[in-house]
Amino acid sequence: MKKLLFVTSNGRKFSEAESILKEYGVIIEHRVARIGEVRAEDCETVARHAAEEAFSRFGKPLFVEDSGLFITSLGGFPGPYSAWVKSKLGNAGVLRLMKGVRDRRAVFVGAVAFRDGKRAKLFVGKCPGRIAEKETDQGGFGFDPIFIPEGHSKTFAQAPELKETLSHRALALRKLAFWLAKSKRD
Ligand code: ITT
Repeated sequence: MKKLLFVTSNGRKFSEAESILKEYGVIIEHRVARIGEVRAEDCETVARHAAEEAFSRFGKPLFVEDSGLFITSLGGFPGPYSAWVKSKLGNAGVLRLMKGVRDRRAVFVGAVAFRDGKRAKLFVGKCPGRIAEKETDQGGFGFDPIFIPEGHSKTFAQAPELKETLSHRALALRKLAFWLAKSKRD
């Protein structure tokens, strides 16, 4: 397969994906586009629809990715509303909602939807962790400064090397890479 397009408006997502997929010999190209997100409770549905829309726009093999942070004590919020919450409340707002809350468990979910002329495939990655008490200063993007992956003490923002191995996106993209390799062999 020639270069695979990753359609996303988020340059940080693209850089992460580029570096992860390169290890598997999958070369990707960025198409900056804001694809309208359907209203849904889960990232999987949003990603599937976005892949269809992106394919009808670009007509080449591609993938999109939809992610969300699901906080247990908030009933899974912000979940599918993650982008909106990040832009309106920011990490400070999420920490305010979590003030005094002892159960700080959260899961990052990433759904990668692949689409070409014949096939539509979905790969999901989940990364359990917890919401930090305070936002860390530098590094990462989005909720990285307030998310600590399970079994660790640093946020994703402080530990990019952890993020590259453990994140929802890394897990979903590795599934995509394995599947691409397998379908090439078949
Ligand atoms: P797309 O164009 O690919 O949709 P986006 O930034 O709008 O880019 P999402 O809707 O998937 O992406 O992201 C939902 C929110 O979750 C958004 O605010 C992101 O900043 C945040 N987010 C996504 N992945 C993240 C990650 O790996 N670490 C921290 N925050 C993340």
